[in-house]
Amino acid sequence: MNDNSYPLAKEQYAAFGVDTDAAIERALAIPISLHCWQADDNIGFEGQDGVSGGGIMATGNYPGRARTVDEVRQDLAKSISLIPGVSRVNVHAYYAEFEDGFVDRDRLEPKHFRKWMDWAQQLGIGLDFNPSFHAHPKADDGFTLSHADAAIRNFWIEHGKRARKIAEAMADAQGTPCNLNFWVPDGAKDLVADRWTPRQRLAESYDAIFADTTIDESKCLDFVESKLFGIGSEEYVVGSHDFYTVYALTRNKGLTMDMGHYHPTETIHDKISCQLMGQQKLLLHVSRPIRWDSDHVVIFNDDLKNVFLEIQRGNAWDNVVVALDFFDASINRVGAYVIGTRATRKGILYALLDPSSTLQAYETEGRNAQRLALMEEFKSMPFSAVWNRLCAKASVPTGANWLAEMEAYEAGTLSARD
Ligand code: RNT
Ligand code: ZN
Repeated sequence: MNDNSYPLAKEQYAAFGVDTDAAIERALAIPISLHCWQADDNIGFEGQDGVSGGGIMATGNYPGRARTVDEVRQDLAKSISLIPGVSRVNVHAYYAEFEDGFVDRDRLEPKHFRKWMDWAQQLGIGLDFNPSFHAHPKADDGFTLSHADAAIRNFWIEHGKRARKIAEAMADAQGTPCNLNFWVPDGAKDLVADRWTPRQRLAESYDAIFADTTIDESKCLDFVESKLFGIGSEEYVVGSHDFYTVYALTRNKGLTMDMGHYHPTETIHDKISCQLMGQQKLLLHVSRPIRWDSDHVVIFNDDLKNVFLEIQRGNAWDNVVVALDFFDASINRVGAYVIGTRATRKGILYALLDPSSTLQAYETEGRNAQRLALMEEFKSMPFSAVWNRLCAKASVPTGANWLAEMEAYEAGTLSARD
């Protein structure tokens, strides 16, 4: 592609003190962790057909869903080839692979993820990991780590402990830390008479999981994810935002904020500067709620831009991990990955092109019309020229040129799946 427009764009940004070359370099280096669960509509491959639960659901029946873990990896590799910058892959425990039959979650070991590790190494990417507390018969009545039955709680505690060992093994294999995200679906559909005891039990179960001091916490980076509600847990969620804010802060764990886990019109960007006053690290689950936690494919919208602008304006890139969490079964799933991840990378680039220091200087000087004017002006700067240069630098298709590759992959590979 002819990118004559880049030098002009570069000049325009430079006039405001923004170095586009530096922004491109930096934007390419920030890892984005692709969730493995978009490829198969969040079903997993434990061979326990029809087990759902957990209050999350992909809707749609577009052909081409990955039918095996190999197909998940194939789709991820294809997607990654069309996405600029450093990608990682975020694996859930229910994407384990067994040589001699089903192994339940309280017995999982690093060897059940060996193929993922080998594959990641071949691709030159890092892996992140998640214990899976949903889509399992022992999660069917809506409680796991906060369950009233100690036997069920202990089963899940053991799963959590094993997940940390697996994350540590991944870190060893890849030479970079593995981000480990804990999310439990625990909650109730309707009014509960006791909101206290399940929270007490949830905290105790986590404490039991994290009490394993053999885990090297420079390799396994623990995060805990909050939620407002789920399908079937509309009234009460044990692990609410407040629960985890306090838990993460008092236990020195990272806090995961999913963009879809708040009230319908509540956005997360304004929370970042507050949480990072105390939290060690934030893990973002970049997602797009529509009316509820619908996990739509991420697009380059204001919510996304505002999140990254906040990080940029607070110079907090080192305290934030970027991971994706969406699942749409109604469109080509490789397309979903590429749209959502490219949008996220665009959000990062957009923020890195922000004239933050000028805006902040205006603010200090009380020149607030200038501040607002510049914020407005930057919305119509020649961003696409810089984005296309970033794609060209990363040797991936610019603009919408990746669509031809998606279509070829659909015709050659996805269409052969039923
Ligand atoms: C659910 C959480 C959680 C899951 C994944 C599959 O509401 O967002 O992150 O989407 O762990
Ligand atoms: Zn999430």
